[in-house]
Amino acid sequence: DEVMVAPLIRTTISDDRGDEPCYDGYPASELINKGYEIPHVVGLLWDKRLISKQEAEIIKRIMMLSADHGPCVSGAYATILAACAGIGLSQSVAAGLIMIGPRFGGAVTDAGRYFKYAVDNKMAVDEFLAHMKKNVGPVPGIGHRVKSLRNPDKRVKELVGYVKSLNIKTPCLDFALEVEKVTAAKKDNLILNVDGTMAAVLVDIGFPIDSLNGFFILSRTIGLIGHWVDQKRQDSRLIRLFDYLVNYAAPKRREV
Ligand code: Q5B
Repeated sequence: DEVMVAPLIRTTISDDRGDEPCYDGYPASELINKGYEIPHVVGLLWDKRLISKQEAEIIKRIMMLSADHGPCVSGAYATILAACAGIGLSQSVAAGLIMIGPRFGGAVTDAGRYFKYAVDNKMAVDEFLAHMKKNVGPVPGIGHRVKSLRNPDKRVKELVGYVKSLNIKTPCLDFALEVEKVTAAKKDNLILNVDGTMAAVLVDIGFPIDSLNGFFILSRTIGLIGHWVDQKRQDSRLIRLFDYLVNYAAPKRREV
């Protein structure tokens, strides 16, 4: 007798029950043989749509520009620290990924959310900044520890220049650039950063807000894996901070 069992989970993106996986219905073999690329797979699995060639090119550029930003940023540093402690690849990469949050790399979703909110509600920049100050805090997508008007972020310029050259409608990006004009005039490191730029562009090409941090996570995973392999290749030693890098502010040793 057949037994009816209520399904445990429901999926709407992929199916592996045939001889190969289908991404939102498209067989993987057809995608690879018909010239589709990684951004198309992202489009199918994250937004259930076969994106255009132009959208795929934008995503490819976002991924290439954000794949790594050297060893000093929170994510790479955490992965390197773990690698040097002898931790395996997946855990070391996870350690780096865990650093991606509201200050480092994980501001993409919220940047997209608030820029879109401002555009949808036809807010003026000053009104938006006042709203953020009162209700949210630092504007996600704005500000950088080392990049500034005097030391611009070439990744941002490159992405903005490319997207602008396409002559597509970019209301979120346009708004984000207007925000930057005001914030950077107040303090020169309050520029539109790489998270904010990706966010605005991705909202403009229709990606769902909840998927946006995924673009940084996916791209930066390439770099984190690179840092782990790099440390292994060099047979790096355990890292222990030198005392002179610590401000010991605890009370001096005393008698009980
Ligand atoms: N202030 C990024 O800040 C950072 C403000 C602001 C209004 C803001 C800060 C921030 C929003 C989150 C964000 C993504 C923490 C950054 C990335 C990838 C990366 C990383 C890499 C890569 C840097 C000093 C004063 C304070 C603040 C005010 C700062 N940001 N006001 N809106 N957004 N941004 N993150 O320099 O009056 O002195 O109290 O949180 O978008 O992660 O390369 O490193 O590829 O790996 O540490 O590029 O901007 O300055 O936080 O001490 O603030 O500026 O209120 O004002 P800092 P803070 P006051 S891209």
